[in-house]
Amino acid sequence: MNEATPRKPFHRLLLTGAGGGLGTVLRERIKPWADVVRLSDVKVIPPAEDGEEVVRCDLADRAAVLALLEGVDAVLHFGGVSIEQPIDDIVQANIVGLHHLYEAIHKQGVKRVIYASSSHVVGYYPTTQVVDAGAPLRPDCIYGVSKCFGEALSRYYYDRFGIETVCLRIGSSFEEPRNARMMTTFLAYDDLVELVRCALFTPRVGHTITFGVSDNPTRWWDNRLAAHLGYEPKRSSREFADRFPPSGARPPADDVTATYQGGPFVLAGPIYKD
Ligand code: 15L
Repeated sequence: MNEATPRKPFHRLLLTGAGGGLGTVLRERIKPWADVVRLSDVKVIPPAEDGEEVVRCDLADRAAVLALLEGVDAVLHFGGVSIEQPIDDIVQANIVGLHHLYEAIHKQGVKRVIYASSSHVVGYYPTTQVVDAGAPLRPDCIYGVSKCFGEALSRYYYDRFGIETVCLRIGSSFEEPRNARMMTTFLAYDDLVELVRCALFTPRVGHTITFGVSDNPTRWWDNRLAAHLGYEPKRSSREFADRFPPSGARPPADDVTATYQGGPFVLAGPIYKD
């Protein structure tokens, strides 16, 4: 095929964190969007199939990241640390590594990034409050703080260089909710893919922040500020209502994992190696 005439909407998409939970889901579903999907991860992942390239890459390796971005049209950044971990690991992957990524994005002329942020940037809001993308950040752990950095860094690259980013404040994206909290935070895989599709294909997004959540019966997040993405979730934690029915019982007043939206993450950090 002639390199200059792509058959699909994008010639080459880069998916980082391709071996992770959500990376694996996206790897299966995004092929129709690009002639070539470049898959990267710090660890070994299953070999490239038709229409794929696999590049093993540590985001902390600046030169490797610059090469990783060569020939890429848009980035789905799902790499880095995705839970509370020792601070040094978070800093290398989510701070230094993310800066390498945006530097390479700029140098290689990439125009759009879909950034896997997290609801943990606002996890210290109480579960009685509904927040939107304009609410001041209230991270619930160091991992959440690093995601705040990602939102700020991507904003800077938009204001400075016009690189568009959609920050997805992902709730809990699994096959199904795993606990009562996830009845509110659940993002079904089908809705994750639809949200990424909206973020990638909406003509102009500037710097947009949106919450990645399905159409669940209880809500902590208001997505009206990202209405231009046209994301309409089709799935709901209602499908799993029998797993975690509302008991009516109030948690003890001193149970902070029930008081705050971040749940157990509020007690998870900081973690030190020594
Ligand atoms: C996250 O940000 C994590 O990446 C994910 O593993 C889940 O634990 C999720 O938050 C959650 O809040 O359930």
